[in-house]
Amino acid sequence: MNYDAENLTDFAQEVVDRGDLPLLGRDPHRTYHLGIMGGTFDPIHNGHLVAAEQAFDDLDLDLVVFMPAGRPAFKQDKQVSSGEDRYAMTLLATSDNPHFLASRFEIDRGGITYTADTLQLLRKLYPDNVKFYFITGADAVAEIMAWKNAEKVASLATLVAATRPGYDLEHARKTLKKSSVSFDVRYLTVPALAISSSYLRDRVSVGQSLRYLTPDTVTGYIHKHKLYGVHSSRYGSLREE
Ligand code: DND
Repeated sequence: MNYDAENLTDFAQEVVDRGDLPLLGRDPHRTYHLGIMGGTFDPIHNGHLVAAEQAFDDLDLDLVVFMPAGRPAFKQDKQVSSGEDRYAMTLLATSDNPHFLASRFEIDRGGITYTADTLQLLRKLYPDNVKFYFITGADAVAEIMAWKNAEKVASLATLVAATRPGYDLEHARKTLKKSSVSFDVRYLTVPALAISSSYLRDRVSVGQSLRYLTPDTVTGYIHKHKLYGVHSSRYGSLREE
């Protein structure tokens, strides 16, 4: 597989033209390792960033692409911030790290964004010497058999399962062992960051600080765009009260 336009769907071609994804794989004599950090990122926080950085180091990845989900599969019954807001926060949080990128790949795709579809489209985009590493929390890995086309996910990417505080890795290991699908999984022990997006949203809604939980640029965006019921105008206001 190469970058021949005939191999790409119209959507994927547009993505390449826009420069939304890194052009990896040009040297046929080497293997490239592309990390994909998928998430709802509502909002993105330091737990996500630390897990991705640890994956980058431990697995010798070339880059990590953060991919906010357009319409997340498991959150259809929940209220989720707009894709544009979640993408903007992801862009702000990753912009100072030279090996992190934020991508609109899932945001701009219509319909529910299933990981198997994303990986399949990426496989069409990249030559075979680019290997995919889908970075996810160990808790998500334990649920992976409930994902759409889990066997396709298994065939297209190595799973990188990052521990979350209080999470027993044995549970994820046992669940995957019992399944009929064979996953290539790398387990990562990341520094214990007991942070979650819902914890951040709850803090914002009662006027508590997000300092050291997410980059200050993300906090600024939350305040300026009045997300999560923010009721302080410490960061200025774009609109009249
Ligand atoms: P979340 O909604 O859990 O994202 O989605 C994670 C990924 O799984 C997304 O790419 C989804 O599209 C995909 N997914 C989920 C369900 C079904 C399907 C696909 C399907 O195709 O059928 P969050 O924003 O909540 O979190 C992002 C990642 O970061 C997660 O893997 C989460 O476990 C992890 N994480 C932490 N890791 C380490 N320390 C912390 C963390 N907090 C969240 N403190």
